Amino acid sequence: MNKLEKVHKQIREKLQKSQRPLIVSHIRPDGDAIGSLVGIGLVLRQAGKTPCLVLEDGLPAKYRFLEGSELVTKKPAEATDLKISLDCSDIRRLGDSLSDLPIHINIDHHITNEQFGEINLVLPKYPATSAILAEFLPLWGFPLDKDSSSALLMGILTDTIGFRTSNVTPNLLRQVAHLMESGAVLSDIYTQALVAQSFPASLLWGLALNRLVRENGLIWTVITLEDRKKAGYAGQDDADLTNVLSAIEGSDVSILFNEQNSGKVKVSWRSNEPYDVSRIAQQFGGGGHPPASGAEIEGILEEVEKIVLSKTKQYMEDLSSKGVLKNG
Ligand SMILES: [Mn+2]
Repeated sequence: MNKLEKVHKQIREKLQKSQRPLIVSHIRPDGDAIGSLVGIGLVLRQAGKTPCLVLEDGLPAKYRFLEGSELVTKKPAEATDLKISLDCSDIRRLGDSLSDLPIHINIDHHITNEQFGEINLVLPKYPATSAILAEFLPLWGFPLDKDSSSALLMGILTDTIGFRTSNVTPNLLRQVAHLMESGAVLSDIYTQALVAQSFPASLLWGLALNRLVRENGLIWTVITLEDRKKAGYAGQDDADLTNVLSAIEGSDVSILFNEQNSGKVKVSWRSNEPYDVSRIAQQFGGGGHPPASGAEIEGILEEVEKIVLSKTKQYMEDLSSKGVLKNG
């Protein structure tokens, strides 16, 4: 039995044995964190278990359409017998109340995953943690139904921005076909998770896009606390503006600075090949994937903006002077 087969066998045994698993994912949860969490939660319930699904930040309103999302709480139940982390590369990103060891099973697709679990299933080739679960839950003995398939499909759709990222493979699309055969309705989930925007989110986009800057192949803008108030936007997240920036022509690298209440700034990078923005994010204690990474940086907005822009420009110049770029 090779190492990966052993990992699968261990996960299968632990999942089968557990009665009250605690399943957690990262702060400021995205669609993949929520989709993978709800997806595995529903199949374990189907198998007669009582899973406890916890996000320290709770469930953002825009994901409430998902059947099973009502199971997500902000605090763990008293007694649980197995702790599973999903879609989280760094244990501290689970949040203060959830990042205590041991994590028995760590399932993730981030290349920067720190392997903090007793068992680690980290598969960076998969475009979403939900895609890992879609493939392996049935093989571990937990079949998917309509609602669990819908949750996992949502995770895949959001992490691939609607199948737009370069890591979308024929194999992934076959997996998606299976999810549809199990009852997931692609058109509905696509609209709810990726297209629909609330009115306050649209106002927030307007405020931030109004100060969009472009310098060579770098595009950036800022969401301030003041913007959030003006727009009436309740979340601390970016209302998906990061993905809007990455769609603008001529943006080899885009950055969104998102001012937080805590005296920190959440920075999100997106890039096209050959830029690997996870390298920049790691310099600031963050992480992610080559085309999409983030970091949370302590400091006032203007200072964070200055240093991040300088490091990012430096990285882009270094790459171009190495002759890596076709036209560089
Ligand atoms: Mn993910």
